[in-house]
Amino acid sequence: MNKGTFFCIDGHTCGNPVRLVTSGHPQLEGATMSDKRQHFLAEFDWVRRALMFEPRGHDMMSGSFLYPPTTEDGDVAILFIETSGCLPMCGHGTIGTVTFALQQGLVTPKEPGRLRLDTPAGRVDAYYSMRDGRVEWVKLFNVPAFLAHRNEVISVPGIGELQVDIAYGGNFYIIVEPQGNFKGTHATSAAELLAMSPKVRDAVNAQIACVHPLDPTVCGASHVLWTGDPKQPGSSAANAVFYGDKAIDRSPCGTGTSARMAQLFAKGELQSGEDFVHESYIGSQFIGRIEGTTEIAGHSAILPSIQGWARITGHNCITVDDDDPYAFGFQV
Ligand code: PYC
Repeated sequence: MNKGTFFCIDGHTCGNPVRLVTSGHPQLEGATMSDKRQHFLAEFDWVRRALMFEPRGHDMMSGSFLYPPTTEDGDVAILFIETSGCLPMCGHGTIGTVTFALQQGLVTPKEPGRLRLDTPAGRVDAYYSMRDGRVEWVKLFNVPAFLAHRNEVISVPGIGELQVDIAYGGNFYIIVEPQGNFKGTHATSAAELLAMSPKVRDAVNAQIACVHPLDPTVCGASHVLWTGDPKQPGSSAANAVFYGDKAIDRSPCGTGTSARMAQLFAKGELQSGEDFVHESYIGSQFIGRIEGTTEIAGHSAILPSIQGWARITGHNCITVDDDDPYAFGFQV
């Protein structure tokens, strides 16, 4: 029996996949995108697993659905799906979703050049440049980002002691800088990063509580951001961001870049108004910037922006039929 047919626009943002699902949306209840995210997770997670996991997706797969806005002045709302779950916010996902939706005429901005987005993490404003029907770049003004825990020393089985910071940029990031038990991203193979990351994440979540002060459904350190020296001209820093069970972000990671800027700002290493060009594991770049500062429930926070680009690679009509033993995906 056919469980669903999903038309998708497939593409990537600076190398990391974005699958924008344009039909087959589940009807979601709730006044906010955070409420709708909870409804999706409770009742429709099979859609995410079918579209993100093998054989229809892969370890890095990431995507989104568009919904009507949940605020009066919003243009459109986004629900993010990924191999790891439903992220409260996703930067590369937003840049791809905005690019594909504008190029395919799926959204009409109230104000040309700007889309007001309702996301589970809150309001994100996306500015863009469009020429000859193509979006050249998207600059998103992300939710406030802050350093939640600084200089925490954790003991990780098989690795030893690591000093980490934990910062929020739309998701909670464990930030690991080079030190005795970690030599930096370019001196560590992808296989080693993939083996070390889940251990670090488990150790942090066993010892340190990460809960967003304004939305307790946003909780847990989900991503590990390993840092290192950049290789590309113009880059301020490089990273390798681990997510899900086996993914290293091919883009510089928008929410990770926001978290990293919040960490550097809190430590006096990046100033408001300064550009921060962040380089991904494959060498692609986002331009980050601290646009201002604010306060979130007693935490001093930054207002980050992230600029990047995306391309469409094709159109895909995905069917999920329960006579297929792998209809709802698998992970190895
Ligand atoms: O760009 O925010 C991001 C992101 C999160 C997970 C993968 N990419």
